[in-house]
Amino acid sequence: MTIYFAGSIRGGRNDRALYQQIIALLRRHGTVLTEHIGNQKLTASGESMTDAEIHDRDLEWLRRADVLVAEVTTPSLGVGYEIGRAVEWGTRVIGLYRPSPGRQVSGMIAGCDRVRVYEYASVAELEPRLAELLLPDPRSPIPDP
Ligand code: 6IA
Repeated sequence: MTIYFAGSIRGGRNDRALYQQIIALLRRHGTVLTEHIGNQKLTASGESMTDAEIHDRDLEWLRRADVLVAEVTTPSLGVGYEIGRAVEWGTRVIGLYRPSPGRQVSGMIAGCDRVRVYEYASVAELEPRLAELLLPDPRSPIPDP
């Protein structure tokens, strides 16, 4: 299985270490195309690629992915955009969200019937559920050709 992992970069890097842990779990289930999302060096500045190169490369990877796993707790325009493109292409999307007081996932994500948002509290809780979460949801509508 080819997995595209999405997590906030310019939206805020507070969850970076968590992304790294999730990526390590996902690697047990398939090839993760975006392992750099958990990298410490990937900060709001200091990458040699231009924005256009990043956009085009990431969309090419997303196109190849069987599933998009998006950690959506830290709101990110880039992650939201990737989810939108994946939905448009009929790619399976799983959102991972850690509820916290005063926060809610965007209605455009939580309200999209092609996105399954799974609420969790810790990576330890996520681990035993991941295989099941990565299975296609039989209730999902069949994507447009
Ligand atoms: O809006 P955000 O930056 O939070 O968007 C994050 C999402 O967009 C991630 O899921 C990535 O797949 C993608 N993305 C955004 N920026 C990058 C990037 N370098 N490298 C790889 N993927 C990216 C950004 C470097 C820049 C901060 C200098």
